[in-house]
Amino acid sequence: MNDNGLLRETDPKIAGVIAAERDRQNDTLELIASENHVSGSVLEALGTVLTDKYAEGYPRKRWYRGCENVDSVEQIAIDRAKKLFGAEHANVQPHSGTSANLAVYVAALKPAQKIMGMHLAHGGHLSHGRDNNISGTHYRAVHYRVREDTETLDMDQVRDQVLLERPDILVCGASAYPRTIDFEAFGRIAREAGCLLLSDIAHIAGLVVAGLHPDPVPHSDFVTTTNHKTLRGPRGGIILCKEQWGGRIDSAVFPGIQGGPLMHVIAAKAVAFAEAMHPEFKDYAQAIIDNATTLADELMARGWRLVTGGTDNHLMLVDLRSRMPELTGHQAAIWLSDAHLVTNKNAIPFDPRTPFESSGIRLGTPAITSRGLRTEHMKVIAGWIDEILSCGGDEQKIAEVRAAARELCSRFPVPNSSY
Ligand code: DSN
Repeated sequence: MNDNGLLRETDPKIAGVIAAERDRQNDTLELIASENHVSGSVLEALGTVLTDKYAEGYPRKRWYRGCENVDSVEQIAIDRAKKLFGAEHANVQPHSGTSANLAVYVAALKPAQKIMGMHLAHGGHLSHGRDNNISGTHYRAVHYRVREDTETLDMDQVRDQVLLERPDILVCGASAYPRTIDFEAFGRIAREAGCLLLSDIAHIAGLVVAGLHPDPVPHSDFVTTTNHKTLRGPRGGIILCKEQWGGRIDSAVFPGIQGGPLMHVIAAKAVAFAEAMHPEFKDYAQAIIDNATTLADELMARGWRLVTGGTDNHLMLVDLRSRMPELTGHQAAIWLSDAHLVTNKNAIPFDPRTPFESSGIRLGTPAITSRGLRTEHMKVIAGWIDEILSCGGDEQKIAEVRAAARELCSRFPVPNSSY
């Protein structure tokens, strides 16, 4: 909600930290591929009295009285999610993408059945069977990988691996993969192997609903996504599935793995779904891709190798060894954030370094596109990234780029900067 001064009076410590974070976001270019800036309307829905209401269960099937208004909110969110994604059934209660994936496993599998997902080190996600996540400790997890020569998924190789492993559920989708995912091929492979298919579109959901990435819904038994990446909604997840799975998915979310839903977040999800149905959202999603393509081209023109040689979507992975063999992703991300270019270190496929050090950085354009930056700005930002990565930590250079980045930020405030 709008700052009306109450929190500053009652809890100045927390109010001060929130204000500092608002200023940090305004004053830095957010290049983390999984982050975005929500609209003022989404933010307003989050800060409402809906947070006070317990609503275990589902619309018109609650354990508590007084749910008539939150029933309306959740039903609107469900209806909008189904319409936006063209899905038969939607559950809008998962607190995160990882919770959404876990609910699918709980609904579809018995403990110790087999999950097969993309290897984390090749772009997959913790919740796709990593051995330190419940998906890898309560289920038997195996992984497919990208090809070493192209760093892309070769669907013939994936098919061979799936037919060899015969998982109970095949998981596709990624958190660090810059290329188009062939959901149709994954669907064909899952049917041939006699297993279920979960498509996790957390990163690319905004591109999918804009029609700028192939649609997983017709090919998948389950589709999960977070709401807060390219979709530009509040933090949290949703599950989409065929009607036949609806009851089991709902029971897996509640009472299976969660308690009361976060009704203020569900209201904000509904607001974001309506925003994503607006024709302007397609222009936004196209601008994300145009920006990513330009940023990638400009970096490659300066001699930086990108994993797979470019990008089809909103993100790219820079292989730092291509120009600075000694530079780790860990160090590069620190210098860049000192220059107000915020990124994350990222392993690249077949990375000889530890994940903590890593040889790459991941860059994404959803958030900088939300604040209105376009391809002409990507050329400038690529130059700054190049200067920082090449400067060996030179403080003068970092200060120069920081001043220039701050000046650009001041001309393009984040959409919700008055909150
Ligand atoms: N942490 C998210 C990301 O950065 O891609 C995935 O959950």
